[in-house]
Amino acid sequence: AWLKHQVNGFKDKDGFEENVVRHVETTLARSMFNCDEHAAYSACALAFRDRLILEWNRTQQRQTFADSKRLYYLSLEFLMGRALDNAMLNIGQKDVAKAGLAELGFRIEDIIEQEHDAALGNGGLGRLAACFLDSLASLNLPAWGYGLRYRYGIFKQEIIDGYQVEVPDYWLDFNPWEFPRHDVTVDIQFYGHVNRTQGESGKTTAHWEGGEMVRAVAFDVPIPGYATTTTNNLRLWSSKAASGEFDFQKFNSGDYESSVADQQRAETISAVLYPNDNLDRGKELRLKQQYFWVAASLYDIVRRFKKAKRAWSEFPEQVAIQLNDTHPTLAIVELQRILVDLEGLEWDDAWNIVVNTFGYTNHTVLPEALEKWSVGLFQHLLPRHLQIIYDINLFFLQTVERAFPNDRELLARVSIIEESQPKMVRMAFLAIVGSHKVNGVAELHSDLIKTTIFKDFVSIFGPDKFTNVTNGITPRRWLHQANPRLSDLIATKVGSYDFLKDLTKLNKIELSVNDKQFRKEWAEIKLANKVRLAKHIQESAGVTVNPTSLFDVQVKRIHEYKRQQLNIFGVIHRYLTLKAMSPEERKKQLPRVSIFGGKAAPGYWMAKQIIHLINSVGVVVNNDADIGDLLKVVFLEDYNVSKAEIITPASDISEHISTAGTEASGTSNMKFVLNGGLIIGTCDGANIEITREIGENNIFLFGNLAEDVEDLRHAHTYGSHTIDPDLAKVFATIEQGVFGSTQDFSGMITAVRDHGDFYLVSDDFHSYIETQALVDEAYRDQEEWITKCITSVSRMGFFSSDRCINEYAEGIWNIEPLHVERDA
Ligand code: 26Q
Repeated sequence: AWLKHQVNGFKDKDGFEENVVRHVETTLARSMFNCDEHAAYSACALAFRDRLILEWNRTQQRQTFADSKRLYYLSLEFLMGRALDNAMLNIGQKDVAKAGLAELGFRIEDIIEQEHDAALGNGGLGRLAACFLDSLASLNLPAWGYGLRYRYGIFKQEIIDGYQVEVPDYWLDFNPWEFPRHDVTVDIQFYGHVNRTQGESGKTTAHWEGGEMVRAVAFDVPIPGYATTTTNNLRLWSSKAASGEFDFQKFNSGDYESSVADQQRAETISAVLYPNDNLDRGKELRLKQQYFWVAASLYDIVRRFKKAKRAWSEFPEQVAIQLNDTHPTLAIVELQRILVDLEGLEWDDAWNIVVNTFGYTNHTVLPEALEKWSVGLFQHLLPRHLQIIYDINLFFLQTVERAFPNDRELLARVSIIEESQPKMVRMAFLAIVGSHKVNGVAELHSDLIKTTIFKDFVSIFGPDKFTNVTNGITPRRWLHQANPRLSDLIATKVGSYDFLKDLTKLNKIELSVNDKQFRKEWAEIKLANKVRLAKHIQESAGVTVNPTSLFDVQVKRIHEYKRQQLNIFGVIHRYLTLKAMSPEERKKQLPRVSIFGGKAAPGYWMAKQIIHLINSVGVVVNNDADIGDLLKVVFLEDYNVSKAEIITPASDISEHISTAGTEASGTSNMKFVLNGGLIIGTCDGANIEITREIGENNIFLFGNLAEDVEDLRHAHTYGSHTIDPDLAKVFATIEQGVFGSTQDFSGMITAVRDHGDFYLVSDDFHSYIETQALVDEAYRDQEEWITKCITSVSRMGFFSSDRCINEYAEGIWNIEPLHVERDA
C-alpha cells in the first residue's frame, strides 16, 4: 500500500504462485512434488527476475530516448549480497511472495536463505559501490555500474582450530540474476608493440600492433530502485579466449592441450577477486584485470555515445565516469588513446574531454595501499599506454614548471613517474591529473588528503578540484531489509515509510522518545534481534550466550590499523579484572559478549595472528567457571553481507577504533547506529560526523587525535617508549601461555612493545579501557540507554547513500533524475 506506483508486479499472490509453479515445471523441469527449498528459491527468483527485466528494458529505452547524461560507476568490487529479498522489497511485493510461498508450503525466510551471496568485493569499498547502485536507481538517476564477473568472489572463511582457512567461493552454480549477453563482446589487446605512421598532413599516428587478444563478454545484472520503476544496469565482464572455444589450427595440428591452455589463460583474467583490502600487491594479473575491464567498459561507453552522432566535444555532456579508487585509472589513458589514436583528435582537445569526463574517489591515505605499477610491467603489457602516460606527465610537468619555475623538488614530488629503482607509475597522481574532481569519503579524510598525500596538487590545481563527499548507506537494505520490525515501528511514528526515501524524516521519532509504549517495543525488537544472533552464534560457533548481556561487536576486515588487537587486549584485561574479583564482587558486574568477525587477507600474517588470539582467548574465557555469563568471546566465521544483516541489528555497542587518521570513513559505523546500537570509537573517519549529527552524549569517543599521531610515533622511535602498565599485564598473561603457545602471539606483542607501536595501541589503551567502563555504567541505566539509541537513530538521516549520491550528482557528475511517468 505504501508503494503508490506498483511496478509491473504480480497481480496478487495467486499470480505470483502461478509464475513460481510455471518456473518449477518448465524452467527447472521439476514437479511441484519434488520441489525442495532450493528449487522454490530458484523459481521465486526467476519469477521476480521476470518482473525486473520488464522494468529494466523500459528504463533503458526511456534513458536512451531521453538522451540525457549518464553516469558510469567503474568499480572492481561490487559487494552485493543477496538479491531476492532486496528485489521483493524494492518492488513492494514481499508480502505477496510471503503469502504465495506459504500456500506452497514454504517459509519465506527459509527461501531467502537459499541464495548464495554475490560477494564480488573485499569490504567497505565494494559495499559502498553496492549501496550507490541502490541509491542511483532509487533516485531515478541514469547510471550504469561496470565491473568484473569474477568466477570466484571473496574466499569463504573457515575457522579450524582457531585459524583462518580460505575456501574458494564458487558462486555461479546457479545465478538467476545475471543475463549473459553473448552478442555484446569486446576483444581486448595485450602486449605487442607500437608503430608510427605519417599521414599526408605530416601528422604521425601511433598504431598498437601484435600481442594477444582476450574476449570480454557482457553479463548484465538488473538493479531495481526502491518504490520506482527505474531498474538500472550493472554490467560485469567475463573473459574468454578471443578465438572462440579453442584454437582450431592448433587443435587440428594435434596440439590439443595447448589450445585448451590458451583458453584457460584467457579465462584466468576474470577468474578471481584479489583478496587484499587496503594493500597494493602489484601482480601482473591484477593489472591485466584492470585493463581488461576498463577497456571493455570504455569501448561500450564510446559505442553508445557514437550512436547519437554528436560531436566529440559533447562527450562530457553525455558521459560522466567515476573512478572507485585508483583501480580503474587506466580508463583515463584508454580514453585518451581512443580519442587520439583511433578517432584522430588533437591531443589537447582529447585531453579536455578526458579531464571533464572523469572524477576520482580516494578511499585511503595508507601509503601501502596507494597503487603503483612498475614502468617495466607497463612497457611489456601496455606499451602504447605507457607512452601516453609519459606524454600526460610531460605536459603536466610543463604546466607545473610554468606556474612554479625552478622548483625541481616539486616536479620530482608530483611526477606521475616515480624515479625509483625500478621506476613506478603512481596511479593516484595519474587519477588526479586526469580528473576534474577528486573527493575523499569523510570530512577528516578529505582534509587529510589535501594536507598530506595530495598537498602539492592542491597548490597546483587550486583547492576547488578537491572536495568531500561523506559516505552513506542505503536505508533499504540496512534498515528495512535487515531490521524489518524496527522499520515497521519507525513507520508508525513517521506516519509512513517515506523515511526510506528521505532518511531525514527519521527525525520525527525524536518526538516519541518518551513514549512508553514506543520505548517498550523498541527494547523488545532489540532483544529479539539479539536472540536471533545468539541462535546464530550457538549454531555457528557452538557458544551459548545470554541475549540479555551487553553485545559488543567488531565486524570488519582484520587489519592492524582497524585495531582488533586493541579490542582483544581489552577483553583480556577485562578477563583478568574479573578473575581478580571476589565472587561477591563479580556478581555486581555487567555480563558482556565480545563478538568479532572479519576476514584476513590470505597473506597478511599479523591479521591471521589476531584471529588466532581471539579464538584462543575464547576457548579459555568461555570455559572458565569463575566467569560464566560475565564474559563470552566469539569469533563469527565468514563475515559477509548476509551475516551483517543479522549482526548489525543485534548490537548494543559496536567498535570503530582505528588509529586516528587511518580509517577513511567507515560505513558499518553508520549501519550500527541506524539500527539502534551505540558506538565506541576514535575520532576518525565518519565517526566525527556521526558525533556531530547525533550529539557527543550519544557516542563513546576515546583516544588520541589524528593531529597528534605523528608526534607520538616520533616519540616511540626516538624517545623512551613505555608500555601502559595494564597492557603490560595483558602481555605478561599471554606470555605465560594462558592462551596457548606464547610464540603464536609474539608478533602482536613485539609490534607494540619493541617495534615502535605504529598503530598506537599502547597510547590509546588506558583511554579505551576507561571508556569501556563508561559503556558498562551507561548500559546499567537502560532507560537512559534507550533514550540515547532512539535519539541517535532519529538524527542519522544525513548518512543515507541517497544524500551522498545527490551530492555526487550535483557537484561532480552534473546528472539529473529521469522522471518516471506513473501508471494510472
Ligand atoms: C589494490 C591493489 C592491488 C590489489 C588490491 C587493492 C585494493 C583492493 C581493495 C586496495 C584497496 C581495497 C579496498 C579498500 C577499502 O575498502 N577501503 C574502504 O573504503 C570504504 C568506503 O569508502 C571506507 O569507508 C573505508 O574507510 C576504507 O577503508
